[in-house]
Amino acid sequence: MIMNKYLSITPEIAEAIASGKPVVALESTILSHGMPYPENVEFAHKVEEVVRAEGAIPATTAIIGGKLKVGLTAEELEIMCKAENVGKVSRRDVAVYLATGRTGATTVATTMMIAAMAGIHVFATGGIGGVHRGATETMDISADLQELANTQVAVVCAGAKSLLDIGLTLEYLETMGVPVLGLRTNDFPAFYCRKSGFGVDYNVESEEMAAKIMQTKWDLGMKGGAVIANPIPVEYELDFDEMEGVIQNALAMAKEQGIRGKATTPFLLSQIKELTKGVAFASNVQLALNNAKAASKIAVAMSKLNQQ
Ligand code: PSU
Ligand code: MN
Repeated sequence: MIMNKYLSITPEIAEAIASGKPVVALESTILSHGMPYPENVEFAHKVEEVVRAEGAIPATTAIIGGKLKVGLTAEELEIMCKAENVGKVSRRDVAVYLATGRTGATTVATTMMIAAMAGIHVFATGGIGGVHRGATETMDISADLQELANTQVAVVCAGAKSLLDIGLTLEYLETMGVPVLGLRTNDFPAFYCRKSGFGVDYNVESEEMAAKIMQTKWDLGMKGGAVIANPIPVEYELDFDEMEGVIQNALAMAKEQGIRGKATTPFLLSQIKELTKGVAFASNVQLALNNAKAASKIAVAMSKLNQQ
């Protein structure tokens, strides 16, 4: 744990961390820039309920009023969901947002950063950022991948959206020494789809084993986390070819409008949202809840390992 004066942890979460109880970090970019208002408010509460139902404590992170918030009140969740003047904060933006008092939604990279500072090592999200299609020209590679290489947090996700170049994303993770573990699957999932055409490094049969692998990595003093890839439940899976069409459309629009840099991911997400008229949103909610459940089980198992 790296305590600093910018961390503002709710008493419940602080107590849980201090006594080794399971805590699961949750990000806010998925709320502010990944889902429509007010549906995201319902999701924000629901995902916290799922974590609690598994016996863990939810810790949604954000940057508000010059503080790195770990655990948000209902009012703060509302602010993040309304997303008026709420920026998207990756690692490079953190100090600026803190110093100037801006409100920022945390990406996978910053949620990992803040979680590790607070002493939380399990995090549930929807999909990670990665190497964008065309990155050999644009060099657009999410800071999420560097964070996975450096920060000790296990990130439970439904893989990555295929708006990214999933093959290059996996190559990058290999180079950076980040294990990609499939939770009861051999396939690296593509968010809405259970298969991406690429495999995972290891198929892990249980949340307990995932916890043991993470604990072992950290017992060795190795920096960095892992991608724990948890496929969307079958009943909510969308058709791969249909999604590919939607993604191609969104990519073409981004190109047409000259969208670049940090605007790229939110732009593509909002286009996908438009093009799929809510069907994809329902799947997005379900896969994120499913990840919260798995992450909570991992946090519970990790907490038990540490008490032995
Ligand atoms: N992918 C999604 N949904 C999301 C994101 C990615 O399917 O909400 C968000 C996450 O917060 C992720 C961030 O960390 O976008 C990556 O942005 P960038 O590519 O600019 O690093
Ligand atoms: Mn980028």
